[in-house]
Amino acid sequence: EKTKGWNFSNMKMDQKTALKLMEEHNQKYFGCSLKDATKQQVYKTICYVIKDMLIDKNMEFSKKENANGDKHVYYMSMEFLVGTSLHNNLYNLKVEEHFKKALAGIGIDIEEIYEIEPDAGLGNGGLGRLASCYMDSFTSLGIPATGYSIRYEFGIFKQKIIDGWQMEFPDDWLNLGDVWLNPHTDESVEVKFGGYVDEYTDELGGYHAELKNYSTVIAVPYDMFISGYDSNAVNKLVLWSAKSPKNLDMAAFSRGDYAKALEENNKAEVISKILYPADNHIEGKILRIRQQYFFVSASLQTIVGKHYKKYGTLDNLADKVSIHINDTHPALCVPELMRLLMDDYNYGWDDAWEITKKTLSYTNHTVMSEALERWSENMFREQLPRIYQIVAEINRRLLLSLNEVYPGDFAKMDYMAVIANGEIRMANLCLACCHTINGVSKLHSDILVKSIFNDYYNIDNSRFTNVTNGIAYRRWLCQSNPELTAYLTELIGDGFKKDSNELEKLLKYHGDKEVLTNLKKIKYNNKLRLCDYISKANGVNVDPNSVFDIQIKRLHEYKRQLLNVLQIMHMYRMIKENPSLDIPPRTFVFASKASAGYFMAKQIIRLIIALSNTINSDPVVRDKIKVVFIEDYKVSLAEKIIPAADISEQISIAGKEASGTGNMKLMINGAVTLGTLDGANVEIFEQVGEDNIFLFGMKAHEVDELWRRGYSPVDWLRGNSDLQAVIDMLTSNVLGARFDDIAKSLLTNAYGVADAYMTIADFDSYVAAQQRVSDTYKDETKFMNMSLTNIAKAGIFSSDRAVAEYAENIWHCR
Ligand code: 26Q
Repeated sequence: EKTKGWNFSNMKMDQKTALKLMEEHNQKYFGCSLKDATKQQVYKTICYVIKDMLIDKNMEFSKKENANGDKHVYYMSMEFLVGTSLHNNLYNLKVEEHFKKALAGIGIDIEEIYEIEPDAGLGNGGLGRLASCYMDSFTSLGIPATGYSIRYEFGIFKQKIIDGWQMEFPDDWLNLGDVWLNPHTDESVEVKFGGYVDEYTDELGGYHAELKNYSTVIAVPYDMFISGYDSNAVNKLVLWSAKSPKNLDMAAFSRGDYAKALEENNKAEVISKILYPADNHIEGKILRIRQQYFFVSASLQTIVGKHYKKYGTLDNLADKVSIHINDTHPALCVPELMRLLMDDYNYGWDDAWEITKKTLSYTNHTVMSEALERWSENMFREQLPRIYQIVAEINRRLLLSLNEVYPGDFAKMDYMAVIANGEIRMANLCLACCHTINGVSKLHSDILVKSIFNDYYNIDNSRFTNVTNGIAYRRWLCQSNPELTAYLTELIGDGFKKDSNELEKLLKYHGDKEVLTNLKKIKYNNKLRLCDYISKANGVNVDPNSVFDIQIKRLHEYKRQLLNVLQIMHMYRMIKENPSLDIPPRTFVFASKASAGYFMAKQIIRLIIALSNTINSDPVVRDKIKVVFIEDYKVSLAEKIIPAADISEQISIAGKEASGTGNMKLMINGAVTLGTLDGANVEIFEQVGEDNIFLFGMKAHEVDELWRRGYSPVDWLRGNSDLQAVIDMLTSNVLGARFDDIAKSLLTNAYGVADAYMTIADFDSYVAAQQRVSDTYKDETKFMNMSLTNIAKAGIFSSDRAVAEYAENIWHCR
């Protein structure tokens, strides 16, 4: 319930009103005045005030949407990496100043209140953060949209480094993070698992399928309101929580059968307990498929039910509704929508298929085969018997039609099938059905149609397209780098806050000494703030005058943090050999989580930390280079690191990083990319030109060719004494520990193909590029011009642009 007498959707906010609202809320929820409230109470109070404003705006916005009969986009994603919301909401609603001053008036620093908010870490990395950036842009552009996902009780784990080794701890974010969530028990939905299908024909000859003896899980929706910048719209992210339909079996309980009584309860409620902390690697776990069906079924039942209630038919579903599948994780949308149309609304197969096809679209985020979702057919059938039947029928019809196009080509049919070799392939399920399929950067979309999806592309190329990723730059630039934003506003006005292309106006200051000096000063101040954080978090003092060289992203072998480390080890050797080596001082910053079960990734973290200990305590080198690993990488930490970056490390093996979005965040903050021509780096290069980026390494086609010829890292290493010396350091004790497994993974087939990500092949080229970085940085004007150009040319990577492209070319809602 909200404060009476206020209508937030069209009220004028000022400092006085802000204070009055906060006082009222604090009184109501905590029974005291603001000045006597604890910091946590103040934090909650502001959130409640803002939430009330969002609720009102959302009601107005939905009213308009309903009256106009606008098309609604449903963005289905297992992950939304929301991060914090308070600062973002105040910024978007353009009321930050009022609240800041109102709090300052009673002696409270709003920055301290921001620090209290835990990240909503309901995602692993890029894919989840992209979904959240898109929610911001939907709302900023005024597009009616709803995100659907799971209310994980525990988000991505907290990372602590203990004795140089990553340890995982539960992320109990709901403790304070639940202030943004509004439960709607009244809108709960039943989701059915297991059982068997009872098939029968009615007296008119109509076929019917009914699930019997199933077990039910109750899905309870929690709304999180999403603001947009200077927009009338407020959208919702709906998170489903799993509840057991039964109260504890008291009979079993009083018999002393505690375990049994809890079992049933547990099996239901464990579904929304925890986010799977793996990215780009799948394990076919029962719980994971139950999570997927749980949120897909609850969401689709709601979407379809709402549409039917409004229009009395589902014939026009695709005109009013677009449902987007974010990677294959929600691919069960395909058979679930078919099921609802056929079993609950009496459509025949062909009509149901037409509607389903026209309603669903799919984005692919990876070409790595180990990340393509495949489920055991037996497990799938057991968990979801009716859904299995529908998938089997989709597959039967698919194979019949493929046999027309590729008669007798069984290898092709096998590759394209939805079910084969006892497995269900989720990507093929999406390819068989969705009206549009897209990749997330030009290069990635190209690779999709030329290689892994080529057989589908050849049948119908009109379904395939590209939408290059984008970022919510008002969060990643305007909020996290206020000093730069203020200066940009002074130089080019504030039009760039609504139209990121206006950043290009900055180009007229190219070569302007005063502007370049000021940009450098702002970067320096941002570095000071990061230095402060690092000194508190790591107990290491780093030099704010050094080059800040930054690699922050999930730890994965294909992203090649190891290449970065090997280069640093090389630099270390060079400095040891020649202590007066003339290079600008460099600070290498890493922040990264490894999947708990990813052995090699954890070894690489151990290596980074050992190297950092060695270097930072060696008086000969530590004034020239430093290495820091900042623990617990997350959205709010990224916001602290990125504004301080000079160099953005984007060094994945070409062809493997679908897009990258950290590359865009760093670019718009004036960092210069040091990278391969992979993912969206290609488009960054197109924007800035070769003088404003440090490129190195094999191109995607060269990687392919080398694979085909046969890649032997041991041969590449022969005669390369510098690299040999670095690899020898791994297996000696120079770093205070040994890293035999890493060396083995590079040189032998003990952990899969030797050097599968071609670190050794790209090493020399990378070292040369790092030398160019050092040389260029010595010319301050040159480097700052590069930095300025990167800021100016980053506008195209706004998620406003990306979402507008989806809306126009895929969802057809504008
Ligand atoms: C699948 C099955 C079982 C368990 C986990 C998963 C799973 C979870 C998360 C698989 C993949 C992910 C995440 C993938 C991801 O983040 N991909 C990144 O998406 C970004 C946005 O498009 C791109 O910029 C990155 O290039 C891509 O790596």
